[in-house]
Amino acid sequence: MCHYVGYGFCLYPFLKHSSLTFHFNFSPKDFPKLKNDAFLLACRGQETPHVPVWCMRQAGRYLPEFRESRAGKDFFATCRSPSACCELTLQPLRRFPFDAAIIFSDILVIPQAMGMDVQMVAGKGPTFPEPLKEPEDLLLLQSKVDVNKELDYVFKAITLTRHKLEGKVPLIGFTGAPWTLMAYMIEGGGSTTQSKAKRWLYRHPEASHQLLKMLTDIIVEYLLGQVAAGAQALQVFESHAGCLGPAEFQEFSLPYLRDIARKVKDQLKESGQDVPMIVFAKDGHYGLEDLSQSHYEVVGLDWTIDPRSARERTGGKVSLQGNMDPCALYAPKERIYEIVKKMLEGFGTRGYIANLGHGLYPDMDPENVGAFVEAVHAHSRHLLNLK
Ligand code: 1CP
Repeated sequence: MCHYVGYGFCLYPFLKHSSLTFHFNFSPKDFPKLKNDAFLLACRGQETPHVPVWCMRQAGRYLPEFRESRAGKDFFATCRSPSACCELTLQPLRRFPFDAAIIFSDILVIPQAMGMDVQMVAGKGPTFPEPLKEPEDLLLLQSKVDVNKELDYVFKAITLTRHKLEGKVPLIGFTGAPWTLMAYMIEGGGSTTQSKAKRWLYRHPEASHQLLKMLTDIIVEYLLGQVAAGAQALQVFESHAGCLGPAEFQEFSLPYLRDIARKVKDQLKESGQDVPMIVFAKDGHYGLEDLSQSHYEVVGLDWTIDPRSARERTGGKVSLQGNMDPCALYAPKERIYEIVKKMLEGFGTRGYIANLGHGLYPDMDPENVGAFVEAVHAHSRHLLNLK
């Protein structure tokens, strides 16, 4: 018998939310049939008619329609509105033939669900007015979070968006990884050194593990809830891998990344489901071999790794995703085509999802994003036709 997922699929928690069925008149069960499965096939290393492509932060400020929709609205209030999240998720797909959508949300909804105040401050980014300072502060956190209650708005956004996508492309759900979330919760916002958070690793290793474990348990429930709501793939963002050294990564990041994938997959298996998972550990080259053996189907790469060496180091065990330098989008279109061509030739066309090595920046020209997508499709079709 199924346990959590049984709850998700046998008993249908979403039908309990009568507001969902009432407002949207949708049930998570009867989703439109998927028309373009290139992304899902590539996650599993299967043949595709072209190399699938999407961009991290494809729903973002570089789009004038995004800026217009978000104008004057609080960021996290937007995250809490399923219809706003749905609209922002769909915007880039109306412009570009991306092969996947990623739900508009943020990794910091988890610390909020644990009781922390997080605000998005204009010109500064996410800010925690009261970050964690000492291990005693862990007592102030909600350790057993009722994910279905606290993050219900994300699940509703996913269900609504999956319907509104009309099967055009698959929908990706996501989460921040434990170390990255821990770093925000201690730093209180963005940081280049993560020195306050790293201080915990060296000075309070036990409390650090306690917090990482707490986050891991919530993340597992959160990802399972996203799948129950309609997510067709899951990405785990370890955005702050780069400030850890290999030893700290082995101790404070990798075991939790592995635990998340194993637990999510075990639970899904019980209900006969299998959803591909992507791990993106930014600047974590030192961990590439380990990441390729961590139960994820796909390893995401930043632009500092050469495609051929990434293939060699991961030994064909996983599909790869990435990794054009986002700043290459400032180049003229012809140059973007040349860069994409090299990237595709380095990665090969099988078991590969084209993406940037990190998110799009707000000052990027949407036309060049279109040129990137088109170059991936055109050149990969050319390479596949040569076979
Ligand atoms: O209104 C705005 O434009 C604010 C900018 C913005 C956006 C568009 C933030 C603030 N978050 C988001 C959405 C978001 N965040 C998505 C949406 C889907 C998509 O990609 O289209 C996703 C996947 C995220 C994930 C996220 N949030 C990450 C992991 C990816 C990464 O960038 O490494 C991280 C680190 C965050 C925290 C965050 N949220 C926002 C900002 C500016 C930041 C980074 C802050 C910092 O560390 O300096």
